[in-house]
Amino acid sequence: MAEASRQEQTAAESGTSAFARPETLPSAQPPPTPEPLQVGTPATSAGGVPAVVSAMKHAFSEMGPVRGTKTLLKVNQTHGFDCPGCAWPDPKHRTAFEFCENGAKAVAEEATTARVTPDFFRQWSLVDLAAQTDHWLGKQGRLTHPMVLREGATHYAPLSWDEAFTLIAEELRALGSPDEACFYTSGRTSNEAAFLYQLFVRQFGTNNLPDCSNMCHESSGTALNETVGIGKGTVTLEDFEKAEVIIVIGQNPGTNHPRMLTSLEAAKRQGCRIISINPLPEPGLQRFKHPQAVRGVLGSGTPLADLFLQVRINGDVALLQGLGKALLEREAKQPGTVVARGFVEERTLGFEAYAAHLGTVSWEDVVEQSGVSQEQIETVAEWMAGTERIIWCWAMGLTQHRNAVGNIQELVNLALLRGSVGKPGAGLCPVRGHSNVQGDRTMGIIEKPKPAFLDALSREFGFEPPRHHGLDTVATIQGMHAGRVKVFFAMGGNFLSATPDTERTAEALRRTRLTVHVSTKLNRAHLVTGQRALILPCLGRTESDAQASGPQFVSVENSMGVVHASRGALPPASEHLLSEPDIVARLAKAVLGERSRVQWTWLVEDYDRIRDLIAKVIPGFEDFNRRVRQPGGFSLPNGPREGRFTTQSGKAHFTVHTMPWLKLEPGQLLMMTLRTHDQYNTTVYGLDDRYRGIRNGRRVVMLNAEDMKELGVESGQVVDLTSHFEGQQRVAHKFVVVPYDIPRRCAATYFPEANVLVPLDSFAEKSRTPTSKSVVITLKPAVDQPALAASAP
Ligand SMILES: Nc1nc2c(c(=O)[nH]1)N[C@H]1C(S)=C(S)[C@@H](COP(=O)(O)OP(=O)(O)OC[C@H]3O[C@@H](n4cnc5c(=O)[nH]c(N)nc54)[C@H](O)[C@@H]3O)O[C@H]1N2
Ligand SMILES: Nc1nc2c(c(=O)[nH]1)N[C@H]1C(S)=C(S)[C@@H](COP(=O)(O)OP(=O)(O)OC[C@H]3O[C@@H](n4cnc5c(=O)[nH]c(N)nc54)[C@H](O)[C@@H]3O)O[C@H]1N2
Ligand SMILES: [Mo]
Repeated sequence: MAEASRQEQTAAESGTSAFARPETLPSAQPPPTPEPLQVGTPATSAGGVPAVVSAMKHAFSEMGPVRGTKTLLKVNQTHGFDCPGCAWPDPKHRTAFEFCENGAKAVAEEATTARVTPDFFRQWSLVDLAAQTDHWLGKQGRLTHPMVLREGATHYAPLSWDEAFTLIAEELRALGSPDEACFYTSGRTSNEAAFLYQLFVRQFGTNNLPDCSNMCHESSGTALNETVGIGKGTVTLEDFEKAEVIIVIGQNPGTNHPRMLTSLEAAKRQGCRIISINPLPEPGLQRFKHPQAVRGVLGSGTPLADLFLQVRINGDVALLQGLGKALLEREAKQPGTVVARGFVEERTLGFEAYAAHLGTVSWEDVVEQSGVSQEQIETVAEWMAGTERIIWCWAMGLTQHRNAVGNIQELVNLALLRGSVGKPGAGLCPVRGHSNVQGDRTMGIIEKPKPAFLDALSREFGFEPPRHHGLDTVATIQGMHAGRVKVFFAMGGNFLSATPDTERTAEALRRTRLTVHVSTKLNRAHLVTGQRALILPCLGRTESDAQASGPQFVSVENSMGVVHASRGALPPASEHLLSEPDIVARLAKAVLGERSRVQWTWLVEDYDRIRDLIAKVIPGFEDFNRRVRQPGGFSLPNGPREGRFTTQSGKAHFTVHTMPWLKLEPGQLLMMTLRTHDQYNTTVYGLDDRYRGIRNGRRVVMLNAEDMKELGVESGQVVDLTSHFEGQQRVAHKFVVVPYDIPRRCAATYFPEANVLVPLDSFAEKSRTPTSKSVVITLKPAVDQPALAASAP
């Protein structure tokens, strides 16, 4: 649309005197923050008093002391709400404080008393909002009203819920095919909302259900499905009490799953050995001071990791093959002592090929490609050979590489070799991120549904669901970019900033006819829009949800397959909010009308009715309404945990992978994108990364001091980063160099500031997860060097 008419229309529509401004698009990237960055020494332990102080600071500044304390006391209690922080399970014996520092921040972020009202949107144009930092956007508070951005407008304006649903129905009905719409889900959506949402989308006629999993643990799901027959972990929390070796690889629990440290500490006190495999010596894994125990407050804390293997970024296949090799060499010396023969022969396939392949792998290659010494690898092998009670924990450090599925399958190989699956104190533990990401998948939020699931939907609801696979996250962006996808709907999340290739994704979103976000908080995805856009504000976890039959609760599934209730208690942030199930029901009625025989309104009047349907469609949910009311909930069936591999062959599979070979040109580095201690994905709580000793800034690139010398850059210098992929280049401006204990030729930056460098077409084989931890970059000094004084460490 021509620029002049855009502005005229806006001023008329919004009733404001929107002054004529040069037409610029709202920025897809946050502005450089006004550092000065402060760099100090990284912490030597996690938790302790600073964690309590930080939790209280965030809770009180967002909620005030009374509301803050009351709300935190309800986190993860049997009659309270599930912490929106992470998917780590709750222990059987809960304390009054069953939350952690970062859980408290997540709760405070949602339960804040600040509000984003129609008046706020009248004052702020999209361009002006987009010029603010993500931290600032989040701090403005909870969304209170449904808002619309009409075609050509510069500001959002309020509209009624009915108008909003009519508008979406109009756009969806105008499509040439249902496959021209995509329906994204982030992982906080409850089971009840997710089940209704996928049902609506499939009745509408598409499997285009991309989700945050596509960028997260998709590689784990793919790897585990192929090898053990279930896309989930096999351990329970009780297994942590019995384990003798726990390996934490590619995960930073001190920041991202702090309550896991309590389990590690307990295991450690029983004599368990803990091994950390990570390019960074993450303080959370070195030493832990339990913030809610006297010993944690007064003492020097419990040392956690017995051994730290400082692997090179994406050196894990090499390392794990080295470990397999070391185990087989021990077996050759003392036959029958290392390979779990009975288990391998009766319960697995493919061992011979795996062992033969390791025979061709040389120690030189293992050491060179992993960056870890043979001696250290042999120590781990020795410890592993001494027990079968071994647990493998991992997260994004393994899942976001081109060979991510291979990474995980290599650790499965080792677990099988030792017979460490489906036994007490042993197993596979992908540590999930979003608090209900696993439940959403169980409810059918997936672009590649299994035929049995579709058959069950068809039987129960009397319609023929689409059978062809839908688009995942990467394909959704590609589809929007190519003009094939015209409507984008998001149930939560921040699609613009969480996805790779920020500028390309922004272009893709701008080419659509309509973007819709069901959200609790303002974020950048609301600002980079299709021709029209909607923000639909919803209730959060912490809030009470009243429907026609009275107060409701929802359910979630944690990282270990336990389904339990979550009940909010705070009054809703605004009287105009709807619950997610209600939004889906109203949307379905508006879009499908007579086409759907589902009694949408009736279902939402009482969520027990939704759960009765889930019980009929999804195996493992029999008698759902009774069992979800048991304290602590119930566990879903898990074949491998119970000693049955649920692959087609009924056996677990060893797999063979070629060692990826890192090729870097002179001057190039391999970069990973990480979370700081002060963010939840794209939500920035604050500007500090306390454990890593980096404060008051996020545009940071951590480098090895030797590499800095070679590249001729200095501590505190401001550089531009260029990523290189298949001849394409992408640039991110103004990152401050911080020397850090990181392997040679490796670099680390923060997500989402560095997402602009992650190429859309660079994703993992099979799982199609963007390679956010394997980005090839070069650096050059920034053209104008702003006065950003970074204090030397
Ligand atoms: N407070 C807080 N909690 C969260 C989140 C949050 O943002 N904030 N996010 C949630 C979500 S959705 C998720 S998925 C999880 C994420 O939890 P994590 O996976 O712990 O998060 P990341 O910051 O991505 O950290 C990845 C870790 O892997 C290491 N790593 C990177 N590359 C490699 C590699 O090639 N090999 C190995 N061995 N290690 C590597 C990094 O050094 C880092 O320690 O946390 C969840 N919990
Ligand atoms: N470079 C890089 N990119 C990454 C990653 C990485 O490690 N590196 N990690 C990836 C991973 S693991 C993940 S999981 C994705 C995360 O991707 P997303 O899940 O899309 O992103 P979030 O930042 O978690 O979404 C935050 C927004 O969710 C909304 N929200 C919060 N609570 C609720 C709720 O209860 N209901 C609704 N409807 N909305 C709510 C708020 O508006 C908030 O602004 O990012 C991925 N992107
Ligand atoms: Mo995630």
